[in-house]
Amino acid sequence: MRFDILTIFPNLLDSPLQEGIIRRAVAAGKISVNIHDIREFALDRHAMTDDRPFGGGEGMVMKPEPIAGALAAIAAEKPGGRVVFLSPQGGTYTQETAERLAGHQHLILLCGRYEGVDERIRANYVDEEISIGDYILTGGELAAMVLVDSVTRLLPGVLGCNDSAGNETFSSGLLKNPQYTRPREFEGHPVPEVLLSGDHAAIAEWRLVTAVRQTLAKRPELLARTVFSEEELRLLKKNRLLAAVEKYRHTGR
Ligand code: 9D3
Repeated sequence: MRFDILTIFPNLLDSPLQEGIIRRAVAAGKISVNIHDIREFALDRHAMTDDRPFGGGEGMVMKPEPIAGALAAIAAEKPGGRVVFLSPQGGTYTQETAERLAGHQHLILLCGRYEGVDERIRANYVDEEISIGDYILTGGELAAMVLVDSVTRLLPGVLGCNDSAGNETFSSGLLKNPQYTRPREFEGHPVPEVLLSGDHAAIAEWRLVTAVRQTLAKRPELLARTVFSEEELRLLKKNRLLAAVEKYRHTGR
């Protein structure tokens, strides 16, 4: 997978790509990330990338020519990349979006700043507009990093089998059960006895029950999409959780 990222703050993107799983994915050739400074494609001698909005009003708008120039330079190297504009006006990013984008070979991420980009860029060059959630950032750069991170970990061979896909919060539709490691007692609080018992069936039951309790307490709306097996439903009933879960099964989203 190739990522090209267009930004007026290229330095903002350096360090997140140089650590951990993303760094290893780059080193292993699973992904390449090319950062492009939009300012280098500015036409005027002051290298202006923004200007005042026609019609008046607050703030500044990103000029179209430098962005079109950067996109043309990328297309000359490799045509046909999917252009994603990170913007508060986009559809909300979810795990489903990440899975769909992971099916592309070449993503071009345009990071907005100021009040947005000139509409002629959005209308004629952008394939898809994405927001990462309902809160206000100062620009699209951190959103682009969220996208690179979440898409990269889905690519074949990027994760070890240990923490690989499947049985994750947003795949199974449940929050994860609580986790404990050594010491067996910490600040007077012991690890639940069942986890030390070696009884694998009892441990599996505890994990399901605590996961469902956490989901009911923190993210009950996730239960609307959770698929339980017959055995899981039996365990929920045994632990008197079925009624609480059923309440969310066919309501909300
Ligand atoms: C105060 C300015 N706002 C007036 C309604 C508009 C505005 C413009 C630009 C708000 C934020 C931004 C910068 N944000 C992004 O470029 C952005 C973003 C976000 O703010 N939230 C969630 N996802 C994204 S993706 C890009």
